Amino acid sequence: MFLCLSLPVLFLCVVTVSCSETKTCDDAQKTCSVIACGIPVTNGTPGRDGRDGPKGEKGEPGQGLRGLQGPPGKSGPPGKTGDPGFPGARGQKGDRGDNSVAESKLASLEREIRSLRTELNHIKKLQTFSLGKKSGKKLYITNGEKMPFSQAKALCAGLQATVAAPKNAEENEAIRAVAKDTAFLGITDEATEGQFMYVTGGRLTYSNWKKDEPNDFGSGEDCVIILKDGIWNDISCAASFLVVCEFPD
Ligand code: FUC
Ligand code: CA
Ligand code: CA
Repeated sequence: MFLCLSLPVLFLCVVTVSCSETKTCDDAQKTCSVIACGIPVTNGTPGRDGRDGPKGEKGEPGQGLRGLQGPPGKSGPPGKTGDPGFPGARGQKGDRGDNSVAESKLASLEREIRSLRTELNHIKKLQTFSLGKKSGKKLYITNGEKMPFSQAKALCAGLQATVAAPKNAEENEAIRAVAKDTAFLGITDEATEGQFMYVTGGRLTYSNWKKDEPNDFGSGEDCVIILKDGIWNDISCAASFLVVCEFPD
């Protein structure tokens, strides 16, 4: 906006001329945007802005470009579980498994067995020594209890042993020395009267009967005892005596 101030008058006159050299000032007033005519007047300061006008009517929808698509909405709730699918085809046979764990466990067990065997050997040597057992000889043991023959057999069987039965003078002496008192021997004639057998089977191959024995005295005597001096007598199996058990070599 050009104001008609004294300084720009010259400029405005140039504008007047530039509008049209042939036009009068009145003509120029009709056609030029800003014209200064006559004596220049000093304008006042501009007034304050007027109050806002009333709100205009809503405009027609714009013709601008469509906005970008917004982000996807939140996921909905999960649906119901569907029916199970059909079984798949059988897979190929797998590789051989890794045996390293089993192998190391086996090696560990083998070491433990070797260690236990060594310990057992040591214990056997101590037991042999403490019981006075000689190498290549049978081991005889008594618990000092008196009992009927049926119980005597059961006691030895429970120890993987049998009731002692001497097969020679040396064994007879060993049993006598262990018993120190009257004890049953593993010999009977229960099957056939008068025919003494080892409880382990077979007929006697050695005996050490007292004079006039066996006599199957009274209502019958089918068991055998070794007396304190090592000689034998046949006696009732229901009577109670010590028992000596015999362990193999
Ligand atoms: C002898 C023995 C019997 C019994 C009896 C008391 O006749 O032969 O076994 O000991 O004595
Ligand atoms: Ca008899
Ligand atoms: Ca007798």
